[in-house]
Amino acid sequence: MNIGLIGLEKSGKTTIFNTLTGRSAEISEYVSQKAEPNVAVVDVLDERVMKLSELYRPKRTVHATIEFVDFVGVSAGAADQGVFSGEAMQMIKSADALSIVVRNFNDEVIDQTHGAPQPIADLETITTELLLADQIVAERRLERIQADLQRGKKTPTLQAEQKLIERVVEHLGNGGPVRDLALNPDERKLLSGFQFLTAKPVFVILNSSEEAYAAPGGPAEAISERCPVVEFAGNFEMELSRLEDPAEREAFMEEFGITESAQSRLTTFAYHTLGYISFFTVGADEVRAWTIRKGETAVDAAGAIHSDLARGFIRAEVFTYDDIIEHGSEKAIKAAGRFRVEGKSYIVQDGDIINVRFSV
Ligand SMILES: Nc1nc2c(ncn2[C@@H]2O[C@H](COP(=O)(O)OP(=O)(O)OP(=O)(O)O)[C@@H](O)[C@H]2O)c(=O)[nH]1
Ligand SMILES: [Mg+2]
Repeated sequence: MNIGLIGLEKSGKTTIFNTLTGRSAEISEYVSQKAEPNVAVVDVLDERVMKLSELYRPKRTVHATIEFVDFVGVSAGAADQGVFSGEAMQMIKSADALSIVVRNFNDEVIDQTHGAPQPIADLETITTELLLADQIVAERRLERIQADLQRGKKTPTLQAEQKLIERVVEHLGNGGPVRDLALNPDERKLLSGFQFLTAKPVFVILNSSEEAYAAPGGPAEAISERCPVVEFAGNFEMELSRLEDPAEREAFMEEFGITESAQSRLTTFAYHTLGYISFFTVGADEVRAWTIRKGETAVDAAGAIHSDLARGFIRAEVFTYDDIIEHGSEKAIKAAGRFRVEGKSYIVQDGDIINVRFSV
């Protein structure tokens, strides 16, 4: 899974990125010259993995991961001027999901250049930029199709595509994101090739000052009516993530009423909102968590491990995390009749422990 952090300039994207990764990518109140994004792979902290590791004592323990990509800020009106273009755009397009970072803190320099924080209006602005960027792509495609049709390439496929793209353009024009369009599987497939930004799942990170953090009646409430939102006190949490001494860190967290690290909160939140689940593989060599989407099958799970396992899939042997915690061993699980054999179409559940039988 790969999440792109986007947002207006100086909303605190890199600060959030550093908090999550423990890295020290450069943050600044002044215009960034750096065009390449920061990329980091972050462990999804899941205590079930630790518990399984205690039970199996494997040589290696591997958490599920999320890749975060931190882009340089978008300035308002950017889509027209092609700021959403080139290499960065290609990377944004390839993200599985987008997280919009919104500023909810004052800063002398930033307030002067970009105005006081206005989280709801800023979210509106970036949402519009995304719609515009998609609109440009869709309209260009429509022009090409029309040209082809005029040149006599009147195939039913092309005409169907024309109809679909016209629908997309109209929908975008009404301020609707592509993800809200009702599509049949064929249409979905056709549109996936365009990698529309507004087709991606999205959530908001509200980056608040310490004072504004979790304030009653704050912008988080209003935003949550439109879009899933998680709030951080970015600067504070970045400092926190840098404290070496766990006791000191805990004392600060308690004082501020934070019970969970930003890394843990954000990875959990992203998992839930984006519809991801974890299944596990266990053994003496390795205990490992894997990521798939809710509703995916045993074959999809096999494919997440290796394409050979999906290709040569025979069956999946399944028990659950709760089973192993309750019964203590695989032997006891079998004795209790909790050990299952599932076929290709089995819908994998969060917390399943799976052994794929396959032959290639
Ligand atoms: N007070 C306060 N300042 C913050 C917070 N988050 C970021 N800042 C400051 O805002 C400035 C910009 O932060 P960055 O993290 O570089 O913002 P950015 O969105 O990555 O900026 P660009 O990549 O240039 O668009 C820095 O001076 C940060 O110290 C916050 O939660 N509170
Ligand atoms: Mg930045």
